[in-house]
Amino acid sequence: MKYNSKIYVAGHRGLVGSAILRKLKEKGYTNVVYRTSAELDLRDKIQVNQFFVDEKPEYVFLAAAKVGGIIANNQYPADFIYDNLLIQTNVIDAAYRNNVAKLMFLGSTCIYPKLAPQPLKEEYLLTGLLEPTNEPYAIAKIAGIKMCESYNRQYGTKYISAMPTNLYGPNDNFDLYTSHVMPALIRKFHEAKESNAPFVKMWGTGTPKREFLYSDDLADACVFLMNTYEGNEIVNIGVGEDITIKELGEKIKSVVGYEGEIQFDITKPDGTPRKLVDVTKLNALGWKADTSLEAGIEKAYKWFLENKLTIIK
Ligand code: GFB
Repeated sequence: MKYNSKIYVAGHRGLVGSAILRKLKEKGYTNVVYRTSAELDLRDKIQVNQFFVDEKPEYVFLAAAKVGGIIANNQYPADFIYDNLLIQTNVIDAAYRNNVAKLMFLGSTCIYPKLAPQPLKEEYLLTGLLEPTNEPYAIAKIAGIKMCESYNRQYGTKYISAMPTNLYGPNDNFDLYTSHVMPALIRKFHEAKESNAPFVKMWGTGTPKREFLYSDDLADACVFLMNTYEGNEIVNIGVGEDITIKELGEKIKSVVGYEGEIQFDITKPDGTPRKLVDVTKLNALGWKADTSLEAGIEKAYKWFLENKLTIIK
């Protein structure tokens, strides 16, 4: 990408898109375009095509998606498959029709089989059954990967797909029902500290393991890949280390400074037992994450404290 190339960030208000936008600005890219969902409904093919005709972006980061934590995925499977299929199909096809030079599609590590060997190598895609709580979302993301591959094969486009591990950072969703574990626990421990509550309830058994990548690191990897990687094969983005959900709870508890107890609500699902990504390929390309989990939790908690009045309704 040149510093004056026209770059479209789809989903610029979300956790991932907002981090990519900050990163592009920080690195000196001056011609970035974006639209809110009220201005441009990415599920509407006609609106999306018109946007591409009018703006003619040269590069596209496709970070717009319907996302959520384990309960949201389980509760609203129709929305997760419908919205994601439409958003990605419309954007990828409009990119082709309007001669976009390069597009990056962002997936998720839930595309890998539930019981795949760990760490998850890129070649494990489509080698087994998916985790049932997020199968519709994962199927939509797999369709996006295959759509990029297919357009590359048939039309010679340059669309790349990156699979980030569990993410956290500014502009995350802090809703206690639909969010991912990291923002949910930051909020729960903070509110328990404020109200002197004797315990915090975490979901599931606390034994599943997850890997967490700070969104600014993810954005750095995305810009790096857009500038250096060309290939049909997906690329994992992660840190290469994971911890149990119980250990995560203890770390957040300590950053927040909460002194009560942790309890587990085992009526809530655990989800996949582990999904640690193999980052050999990304490291070999020349990129490594540099925010430690402790430093990332501190930054995310600081952002929550500064923004809680506007994000919690
Ligand atoms: O982050 P999370 O909702 O999603 O949950 P997944 C991760 C683990 O944290 C699960 C536990 O074992 C949860 O039971 N957990 C403990 C909690 N306390 C809480 C809590 O208060 N809130 C939440 N949300 N979880 C999602 C997928 O899977 O991850 C998506 O459903 C996507 O498709 C995304 O892949 C990255 O990591 O299980």
